[in-house]
Amino acid sequence: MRPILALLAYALVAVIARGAGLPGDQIRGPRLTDRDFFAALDLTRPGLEQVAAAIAAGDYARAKAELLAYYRTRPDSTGHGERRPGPRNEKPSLAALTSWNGFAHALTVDWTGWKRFQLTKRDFITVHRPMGWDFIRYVTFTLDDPGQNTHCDADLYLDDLRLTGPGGTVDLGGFEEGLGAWEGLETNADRAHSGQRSGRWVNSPASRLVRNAGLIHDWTGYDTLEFWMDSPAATGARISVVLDSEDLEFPETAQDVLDHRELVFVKPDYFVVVDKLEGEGVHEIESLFHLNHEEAEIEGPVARSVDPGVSNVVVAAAPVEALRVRIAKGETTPEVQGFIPSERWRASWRSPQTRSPEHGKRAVPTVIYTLRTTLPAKLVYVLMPCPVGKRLEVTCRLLPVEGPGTAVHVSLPAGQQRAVLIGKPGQHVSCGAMGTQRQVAVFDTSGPSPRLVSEL
Ligand SMILES: [Ca+2]
Repeated sequence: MRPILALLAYALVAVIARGAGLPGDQIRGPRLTDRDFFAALDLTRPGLEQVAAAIAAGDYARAKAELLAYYRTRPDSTGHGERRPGPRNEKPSLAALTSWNGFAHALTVDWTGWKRFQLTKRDFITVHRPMGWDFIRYVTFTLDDPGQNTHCDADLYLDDLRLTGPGGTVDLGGFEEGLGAWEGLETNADRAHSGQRSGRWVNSPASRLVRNAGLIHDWTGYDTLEFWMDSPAATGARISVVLDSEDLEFPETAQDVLDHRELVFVKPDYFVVVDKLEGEGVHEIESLFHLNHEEAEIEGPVARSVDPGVSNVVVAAAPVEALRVRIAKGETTPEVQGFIPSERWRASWRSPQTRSPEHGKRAVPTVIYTLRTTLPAKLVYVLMPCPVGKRLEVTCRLLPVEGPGTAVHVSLPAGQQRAVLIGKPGQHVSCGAMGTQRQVAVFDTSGPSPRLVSEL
């Protein structure tokens, strides 16, 4: 049997080789032709438009390339071991026009020479859920379906882009002084609608995208986007003018965090600050305490001002795993941090001759607590003033509670121990043997059993 099978296999190879090698020959044998292969696909599926277009044009080489591109970039991939470039969660490119939010207007290059466009907001369709006209991140010109537009490999030219409306006129590009914030264009002096230069969109099918992210973001005061576009031929190319209105700078998750701060003054000594952060997922929490002093230092989760000859303050955070603390003073990069307003300005004890700076603000030590954690989370601090010449040792920690509310253990100077229970009137808060239905209850826990000191 084996020799016969080998012979059959050999014959098959020969037929295929002959069929493929001689164009025009009748192709025989069990061979899947390009035509059969593409006929087996449902080319009406979304995303396969380029493939279908290539086949309609009889260009199977391009159809294969488009199909490969489709498999590499399709947003609805379900995996199954396939490898795709780039991170999975990256923002879909403009090629996948299914998941961005904004406004769009389509135009067809059916003219030659310069043509003026005056697109009002009503000329744009709303795509998904844009932030709104008060937040336009960028404007793009994109060529749709480059596969169907390969015949229009001519350059396009843009000039005199502007926004007009009750808010006045904003110049978005005349290209006399250069490109400004435009990407995907190059300045040229061959053609210009006004002045000497325009922005050339070189070989639009190849580059596909022209973008300006440096424009004014609030378009509420304007109602018309004006521009001139020059095309050397009426190519029939379809172009989308896209106004992206998606808030990427401020992720959706950050909008859903609520901070409830409770501030309890336990007379006559100290304050208890409770930050309850509500939300979902992992967030980076930052708590700042601006100290009206010159110098401060850190010891574990405790920060304190250390100015001589004046009263000072100590900030003690309840320790939490991964809680970081640092002191910023007069920082200007990466962001302005560690200043208090001008009316609080005064010369430092270190340099009493210093005059108030131009900006009037005074650099002060600012205690910054940072914690990356899963919400909900609770952070607790004790603030305590220290009389002149005294260095007071204070720490605190969270105690477990039953039901809603907060219990904080505070270790005061001279070995005094306190437990502060914080809740809502009429709602029971309990922590071990301690409990209260009032808003605040303070227990002395220095002895063998807790003793109620005061209730509010
Ligand atoms: Ca110009």
